[in-house]
Amino acid sequence: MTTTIDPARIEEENELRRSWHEPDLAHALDVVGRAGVDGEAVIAEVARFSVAAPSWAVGTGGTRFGRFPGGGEPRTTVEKIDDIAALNALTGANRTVSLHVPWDDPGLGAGATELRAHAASVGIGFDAMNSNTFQDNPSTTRDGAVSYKFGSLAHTDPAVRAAAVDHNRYVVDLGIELGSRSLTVWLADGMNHPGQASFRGQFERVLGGLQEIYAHLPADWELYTEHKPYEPAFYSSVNNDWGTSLLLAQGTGDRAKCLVDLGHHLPNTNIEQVVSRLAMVGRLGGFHFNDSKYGDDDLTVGSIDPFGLFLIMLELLAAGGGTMPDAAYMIDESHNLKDPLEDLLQATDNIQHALAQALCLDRSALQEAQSANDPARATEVLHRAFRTDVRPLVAESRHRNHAALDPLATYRAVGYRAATIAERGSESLATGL
Ligand code: LRH
Ligand code: MN
Repeated sequence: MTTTIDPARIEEENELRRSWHEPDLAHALDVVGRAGVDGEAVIAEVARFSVAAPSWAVGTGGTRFGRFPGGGEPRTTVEKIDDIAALNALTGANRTVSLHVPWDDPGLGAGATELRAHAASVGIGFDAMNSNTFQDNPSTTRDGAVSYKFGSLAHTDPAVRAAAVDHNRYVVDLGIELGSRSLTVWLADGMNHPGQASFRGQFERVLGGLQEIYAHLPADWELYTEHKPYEPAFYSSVNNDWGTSLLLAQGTGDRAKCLVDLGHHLPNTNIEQVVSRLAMVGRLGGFHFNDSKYGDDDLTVGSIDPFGLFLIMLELLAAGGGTMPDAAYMIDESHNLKDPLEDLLQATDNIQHALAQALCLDRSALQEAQSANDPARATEVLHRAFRTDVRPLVAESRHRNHAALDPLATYRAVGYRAATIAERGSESLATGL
């Protein structure tokens, strides 16, 4: 039995809020209109936008110090997709799932066909596939014949590298059967100790491996390289920053691009500038949205630095000529304290708000201030957009997608978690990180 959210229940909850939503919306449209912004265009662009939900984040994550799961969490990939369908019913903006193999592996043939059919039946498509050569799993290590302890594509042993390339080819084959069109390769490969390996040697081996994987891609697929400065390698990571990621993508092929995980930057890195650079050279492939205060904390996107997220959205709209450029937008978070679905609801809401605020920017006024070297005026223009109350516009964009005006309150009102606890039990299995 699939636990779902009845659209009629969502409409009932929206009805309860219509009496104040409509005047709020009229006021918001008036306010942005007086600032020269087409509020209807903002609503339409937010309604068009969708961000993939990660299959590994619909369960409780945890840290090495502990994991405190809530009940009713998904036990299978099918149940993860059911939860993402529930999420999408409430937001209208999580229309795809990003799978992580082998945490999710229906198998080629009938398994993949069944999973694709189930996902389609609940309105969910498949976004970028994620491979995993950062853990030793029997299905990725030729039943333990090799180990990724000292790396995978960067490993000095050709047998280990071959196994890693094979795993990635398998993930592509699975993705083809599921209707995905891209592969994200994040590598834990690196060093913990100075002198442990050759920087150049590791880089060249990884590049060679990516080229082999790329050769296996269908012509309409893209490959994303995901950089990260440290963890689990604590002296150096092979793909440590956007520069290295760009070199790897350019060396791999035209359809190889860079994926920017917001948490994969050293403190005070200007991430919006990284986005601008990668977009400028046509190598901005995708995003893993999250937020962090210190390291790769995988917290709710926009929860620590909403202005930073707004600035990133401005660079994306600049790259897209006023609308969001085609890219693989995904959330990549790990939930330790909140109900995973409530966290994903808030994450999607924060992204929608940052996008709506960025769409309220008076682009020509900013260009004028920039040409006039008038930083104070430029700041005023930015803050006017960032301080615009876009909540009614975002709520309306969801409403136009037949989703919830207030997703979190509606999620609680319809009792989805109680229903999954009744169906799945209060215990929950670790289903990923
Ligand atoms: C690595 C990462 C990567 C995923 C993993 C779940 O930190 O961001 O994108 O494979 O998290
Ligand atoms: Mn990531």
